[in-house]
Amino acid sequence: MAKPLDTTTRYRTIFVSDMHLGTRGCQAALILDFLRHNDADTIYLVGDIIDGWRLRASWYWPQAHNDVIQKLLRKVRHGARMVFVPGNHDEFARQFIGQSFGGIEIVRNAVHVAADGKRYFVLHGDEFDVVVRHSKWLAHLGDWAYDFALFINTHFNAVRRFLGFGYWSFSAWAKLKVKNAVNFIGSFERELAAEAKRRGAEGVICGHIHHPALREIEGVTYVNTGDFVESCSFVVEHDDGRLEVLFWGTPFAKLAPVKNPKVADADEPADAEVEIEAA
Ligand SMILES: [Mn+2]
Repeated sequence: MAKPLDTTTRYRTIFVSDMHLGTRGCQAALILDFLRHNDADTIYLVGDIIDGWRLRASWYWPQAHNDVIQKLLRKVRHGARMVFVPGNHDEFARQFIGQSFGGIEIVRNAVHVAADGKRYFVLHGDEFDVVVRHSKWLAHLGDWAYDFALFINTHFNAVRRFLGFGYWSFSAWAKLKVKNAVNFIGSFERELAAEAKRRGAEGVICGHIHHPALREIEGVTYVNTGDFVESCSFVVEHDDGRLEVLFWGTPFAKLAPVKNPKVADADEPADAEVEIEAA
């Protein structure tokens, strides 16, 4: 995973999503390092690159986040084709669909033809997230629910202790949430595979759920770029058309080596009970 510092790997295509620039959780330094050491003829930014939702709530834009944008624009100047598919967090960019900024094409979705002729439908994927689609306020709530739950956990238990009740376990609650999350991921994946089939594509490449994957679902190749906040994952297309999910370190890489903890095993059904952290 970790390359010697002075090497750059070139791919036919790079797909990357969910950088969430403009949030405190954003791994800008890691993204810069990733952009420095990886290049491609075509780069797809598969949504939620800039987090407009959080920026609207409170402005947070350090220099490193600017550097990421500059680095992307520089790649275009040096000849890369760059396609930006806005997601729900950067939906402000959807008003510019069909236009291009600094050579970055902004599109609603795309069809990527791989070197082996295989056609992939490329989209962010929030259109197929039932929570986001049917009630935006609920999605925004979900975004804050985790922070809020941690806050409640601390204060709620102080009150319980004062009243003589036992400790209410946050992790037990989170485990329950994980079971639901696993069901959610499974249905999201099936929906996207079905949509690719409807569009006459052999595969689909998306982001949004922060869960990197590369697997066959009912004859469709389902590919998820994951995210650059927790997984720090991305997808590459090699010169022969072969796709691969790769990881670029993690913020905790110094504590423990990470070996693709979240990539769904091809043999493992999506609804299997797996240990993942609550998103
Ligand atoms: Mn999203």
